[in-house]
Amino acid sequence: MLIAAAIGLGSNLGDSQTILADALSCLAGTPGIQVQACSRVYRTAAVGPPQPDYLNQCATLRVTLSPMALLQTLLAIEHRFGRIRRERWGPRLLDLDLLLYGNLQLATPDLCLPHPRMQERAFVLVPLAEIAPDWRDPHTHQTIMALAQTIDQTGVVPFAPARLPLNFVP
Ligand code: PH2
Ligand code: MG
Ligand code: MG
Repeated sequence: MLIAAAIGLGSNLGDSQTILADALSCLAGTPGIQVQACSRVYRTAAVGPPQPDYLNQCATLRVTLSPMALLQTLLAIEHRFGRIRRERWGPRLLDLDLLLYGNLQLATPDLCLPHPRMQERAFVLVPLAEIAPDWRDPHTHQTIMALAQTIDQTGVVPFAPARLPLNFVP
C-alpha cells in the first residue's frame, strides 16, 4: 500500500542548492519511495543560534516503507551527504525531517509525528502549503494552508523554482 508522507529539506553549508537537488534524486532512486511533488526552494533566515541563512524545500512522497524505515532512509541520506551532528539546531549540510506520514500520530523517543515543531516554522509551512495545501494536520485538524496563514512569513523568500521530481508519475 502506498502511504503519503511529507518531508522538509534544509541546508546552510556547502552548495546548498545542489545538495537539496541531489538529496531529492537520491530519495527518488530509493526502492519504496516515489517523490510526488517538490516545492520551490526558499531562502530562509536561520531559526536558532546565529548561523547563515538556509535553503529550505518540502517534498511529498508516496511510500511503502514504515515510518521508522523511512526515517532510517532519511538519516542514511543525511550521512551520505556528510552531515555531522554538532550543536542542536546548528549549521548543517543536509537536514531531512519527516513531517507527516498519512494522518499518523506517533510519539516515540526516536520519532514524533507530525513533526513537533512544524506548526511554528514558516520555513516548513510555506513550502509545504505549496504542494499540500489541503493536507490536515492530524493534531489540530487544520489544513497546512490555514496553518501557514497564521504564522509570520517574513524571512522566507522564494529562491529557485520547483522542478518535477525525477520519478514523477502523473
Ligand atoms: N533547521 C533547524 C534550525 N533552524 N532555520 C531555518 N531557517 N531552516 C531550517 O531548516 C532550520 C533552522 C534545525 O533543524
Ligand atoms: Mg530540521
Ligand atoms: Mg532533522
